[in-house]
Amino acid sequence: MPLISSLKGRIVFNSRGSKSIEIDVITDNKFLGRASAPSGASVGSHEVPSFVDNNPELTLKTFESNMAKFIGVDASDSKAIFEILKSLDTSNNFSGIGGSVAYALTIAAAASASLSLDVPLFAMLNDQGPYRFPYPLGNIVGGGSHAGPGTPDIQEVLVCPMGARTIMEALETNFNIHKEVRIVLEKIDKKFTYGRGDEGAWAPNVNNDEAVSIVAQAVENTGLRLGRDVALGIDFASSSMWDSTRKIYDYSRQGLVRNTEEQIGFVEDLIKDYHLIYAEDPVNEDDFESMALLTKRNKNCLITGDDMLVTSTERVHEACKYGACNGAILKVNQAGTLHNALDFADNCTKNNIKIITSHRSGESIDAHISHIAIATSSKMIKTGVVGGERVSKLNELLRLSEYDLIKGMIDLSFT
Ligand code: 2PG
Ligand code: MG
Repeated sequence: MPLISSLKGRIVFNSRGSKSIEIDVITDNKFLGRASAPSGASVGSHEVPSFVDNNPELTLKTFESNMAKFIGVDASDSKAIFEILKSLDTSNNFSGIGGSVAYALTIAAAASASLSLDVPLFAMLNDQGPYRFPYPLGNIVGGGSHAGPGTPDIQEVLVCPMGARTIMEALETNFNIHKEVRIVLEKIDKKFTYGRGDEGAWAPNVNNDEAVSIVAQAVENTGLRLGRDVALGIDFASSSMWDSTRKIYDYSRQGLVRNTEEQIGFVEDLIKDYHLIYAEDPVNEDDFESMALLTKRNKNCLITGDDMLVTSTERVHEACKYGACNGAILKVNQAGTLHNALDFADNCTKNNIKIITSHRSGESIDAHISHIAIATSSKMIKTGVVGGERVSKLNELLRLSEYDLIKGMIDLSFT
């Protein structure tokens, strides 16, 4: 049994240059697992907070004063670590210990245990299999909370290389489209600065409709068939646009507003016109009814909850009451611990909701989510395409392709 022999916490910086918590867990006096917590820019209001009182230093201090409680615990037992954390933090959202500690501690412990047990992390988290690669869902053009004025209001236009047969082919396809979009943008905007947002997606001075059509154009330029070889997806991140007082979605950069009915119409037109296979947070995080309507009417598209579900088992149960969502984003740090996230994944699978394991806009170079995606049989892994903290996850998938244990790409049929 891999027993925790020592721990250390520190403050480090994430890809946005903001403070984060990193934790080292050593088992059996020699196996180092290390993880640092990511953080979001478009944060769901039901997510666990990253820090105690919004203070990284206080969060670290709180962890250090409780560190001894984890010595001697089985590092592979994510439930046991979750239970100790719950005994230290009586809040229902890890606000007493900080979500960043809950994340970094539980992921570092699992990483350390996998070294001690000499099994890859994905196989330790799920010893049954079958193991398949998720499709990389790559962020190509972005705006919203990830980029500045002039960029689209919608947060991400994504591509999924559905026709790829291997993970290498899938990654190459996404890289080629990212490169091609630059060429398309250079042609339509002589002043294009090559600016990119927080996740490495191009951040051009175009409106929402143009952003989607530019990515579609780039796919076709590379000789690939839209909707066959490559499909598009969108993260609307619509809670960031939702004005709860006026009950409208405020597309302030494009200078227009949409009520709920118009928002649903806008989303469904895009799904139809571009054969979208993926629509994330198309309506605000608490509008389960509209989400249910979209889910019912668009069976070939993953109507996915991110801010809506916040990797919370209770929120999935709520969504199921309405029939909302056939896709779910899994971000461990939204839930707090690895145990919470794995429980969420189980509940999604039981309810036939497909999982998309995801990075955050503020990231580290850690690649644990690549293992988590395989362990949870995620249909897709949502990462950026370029940038060291994004490529680290993609390159880990390539390394994992050296295991015969993983049998090709996952089945992408939705119905
Ligand atoms: C999202 C994520 C990742 P953030 O909304 O899906 O793309 O962004 O980490 O800023 O919440
Ligand atoms: Mg999102």
